[in-house]
Amino acid sequence: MGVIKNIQGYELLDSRGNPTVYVEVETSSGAKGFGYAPSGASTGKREAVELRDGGKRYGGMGVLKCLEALNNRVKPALLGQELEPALIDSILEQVDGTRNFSSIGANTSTAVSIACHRAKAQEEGIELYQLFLKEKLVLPTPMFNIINGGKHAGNALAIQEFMIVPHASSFSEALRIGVEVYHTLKNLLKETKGAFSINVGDEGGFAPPFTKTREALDVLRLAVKRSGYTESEVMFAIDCAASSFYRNGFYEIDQEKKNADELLEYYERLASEYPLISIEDPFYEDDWESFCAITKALRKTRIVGDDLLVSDSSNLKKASEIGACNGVIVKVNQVGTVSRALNTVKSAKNLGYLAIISHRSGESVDDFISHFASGLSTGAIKSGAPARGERVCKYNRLLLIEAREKGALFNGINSIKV
Ligand code: 2PG
Ligand code: MG
Repeated sequence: MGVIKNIQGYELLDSRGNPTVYVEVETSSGAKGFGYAPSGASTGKREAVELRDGGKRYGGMGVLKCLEALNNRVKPALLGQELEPALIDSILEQVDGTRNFSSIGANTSTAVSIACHRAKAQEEGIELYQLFLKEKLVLPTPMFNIINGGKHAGNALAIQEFMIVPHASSFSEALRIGVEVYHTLKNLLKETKGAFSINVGDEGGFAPPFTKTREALDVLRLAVKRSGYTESEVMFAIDCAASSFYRNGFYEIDQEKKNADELLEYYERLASEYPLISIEDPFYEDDWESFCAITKALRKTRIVGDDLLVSDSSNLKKASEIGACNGVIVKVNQVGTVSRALNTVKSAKNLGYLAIISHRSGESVDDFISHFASGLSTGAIKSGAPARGERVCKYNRLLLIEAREKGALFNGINSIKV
């Protein structure tokens, strides 16, 4: 087995044109791996810390401090170490010395951790997803974010993501349906709202000048129908990212102010009017009580915690003890290492929570999440619209895994149904 011979970091750009950390690692046996750190816009306040330079350069978004930490602290600790990903992740924790990677930056640790997992797979002569594979492979059900709002778009939609979840017997079929509905929606928006409405947001979904949640859900409904599908073949999911429209005790949505009880009633109405299979972050990130209330009230809709749980297994444990949510978003950079994210997926499985592996709104061509979601058979993945290179590379990787793994299972909407 090889030991780590070299680690090199670079400041590259992400999909929003902000600097990001990119890391390459090489072992004495010649294995190589790379990893990019993604970056969120609607970040949870309990997430691991993303280190930025501040100052004038790149509007403060530079990552030279990360590279400095990589060269002066991480590299000396890792050179000569065995390429054992769990060991490397624990060394990253030790070198950092804080609970949330605020010293070397979770963007540094994430890129190193992903790069080492890739190199490990190469050293073993296997595909990256096979590194995580313990049981029969189930390809993840894709959740396509085709209308963008909130912090990801320049419109007045409070809700951040309007997703479609196709039912199909294979991943490639689900992808095809997603693409068809995406293009139908584009035509529909252009016809009814004009050419400006087909501009896209950060995750490749359209960002029409809507102000009300129902406008978005209604046009999705029309797009599904016009594409020739029924509402049990293509269901909807939303990520409210409600922390971003919560101000002074009220939620500012649809040009109204609602308190938590009124918002819960509103979600109940939406769930009865539309085929809403999943709701992510319906309340702001400290309102555990309302998360419990909605999980109890909406028995047929999956309630997913993202900013609430920040991919952290101890938050997940708390959620299960009090009855908050039945799904969790898992993003490696919210916790800073692949091992921690892996631990969260395992806890989710043990506690009966659906783990949805997710991209960030600031992305790169790194397709790590596709390997992670399929190798671990988590059941679901969010990678934005089926458009724009940094989103599509994840879906394309899943197509290639499907082609390679002939007997792979796919459960479509059943993976997400409560
Ligand atoms: C989310 C993510 C990804 P961001 O809230 O789920 O869709 O957005 O990366 O901006 O936190
Ligand atoms: Mg979210």
